[in-house]
Amino acid sequence: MSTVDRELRVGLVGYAFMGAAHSQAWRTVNRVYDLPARARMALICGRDTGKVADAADRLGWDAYTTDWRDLVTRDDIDVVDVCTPGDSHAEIALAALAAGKHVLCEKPLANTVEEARAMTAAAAKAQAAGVRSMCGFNYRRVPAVTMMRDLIASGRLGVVRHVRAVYLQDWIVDPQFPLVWRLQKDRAGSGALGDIGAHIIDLTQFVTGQRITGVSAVTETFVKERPLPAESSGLAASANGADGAAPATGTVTVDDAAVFVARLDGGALATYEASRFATGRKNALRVEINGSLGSVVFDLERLNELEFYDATRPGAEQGFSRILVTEGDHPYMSAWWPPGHIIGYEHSFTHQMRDFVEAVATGTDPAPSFADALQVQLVLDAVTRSADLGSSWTEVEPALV
Ligand code: SOE
Repeated sequence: MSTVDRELRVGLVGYAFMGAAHSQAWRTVNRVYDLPARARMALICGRDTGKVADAADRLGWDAYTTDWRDLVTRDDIDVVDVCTPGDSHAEIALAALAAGKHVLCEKPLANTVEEARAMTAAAAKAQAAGVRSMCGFNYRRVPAVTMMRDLIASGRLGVVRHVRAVYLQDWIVDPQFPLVWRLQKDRAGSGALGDIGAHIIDLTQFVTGQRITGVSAVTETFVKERPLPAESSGLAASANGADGAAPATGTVTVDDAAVFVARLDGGALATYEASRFATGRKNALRVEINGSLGSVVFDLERLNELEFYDATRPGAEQGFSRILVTEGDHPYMSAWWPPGHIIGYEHSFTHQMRDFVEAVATGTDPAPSFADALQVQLVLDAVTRSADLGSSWTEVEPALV
């Protein structure tokens, strides 16, 4: 059998926003990249028969099931892709690893450090038997972000002194927006912190190659009571009580915003802000890194660009320059369009599947590993503890010692 005939039969659990984003990537990855294995969209799983049947048809899956335990143990599934709310990541991923399936799990890896540790230990055990696992921090795969990492790793910024990261959204500013699962601690683990703060924690540790060693944090829940949802899907929802009756409400049990300062193990100082109350900011992730030899800036709203300041250039030529990251020799770009033809949000997921398929097919370990994601989970936990203790300085232990 030629290697390209090798098929990886994927089973996806979840079909909402992330399920759709991952489906798009599974559909596309082998049509764009030349890979040693072909992903087959074998099976999708969701609780509601009608909705999962519709999702299978709409998103391009061969079959559907309402039983994730069946999906993770079936002999005709090689890869399990977990796109459910955080409260089921650990259970599904652990069962899949135990059944010898390669696992891709959405971020944050889990709802607690304890779960993330169990998943990391199971992934390490399974790895010895050739089973691969990865966490879906998709923004690492935006070409400009990968290039940012490459610039820093090659020494172009010199010694990294500052990390400045924000991830801002505004989809729950309206106090009447319902209490969806992302606003419930038992389902999501935390609020803006884990949902979007996790991305900038991972992204900054990735691009700098440095680990966050301690934090001091504040968090806030601005709207503490919200109507219970009647219907919800992805980030859209409607409140109950639309028939004129006063809506039944429930308590928001997660943070709406988290702000913290941090130290990194290479000596850098960092600031982080994650909020769902930044009115007008829809999905605004921005990271600026300042080093002794230059600075680099990434802004997700202009994701095809990187701003670079090279302090080694002659004084008269200094200033931030805008690099359009669309050349064939930029990360991931050779398979897409001619130079200057930009890409979007969904491409980060296609790139994620590219790296995952390649790793599984070639028997190498993809990144971010579950251990990398545990490192993020340890930061989330430290931020929560620090905020609970009135911003007291809280150390973050290394995931692997
Ligand atoms: C919602 O805040 C969300 O969909 C996150 O869950 C994703 O991880 C992020 O990419 C976009 O926003």
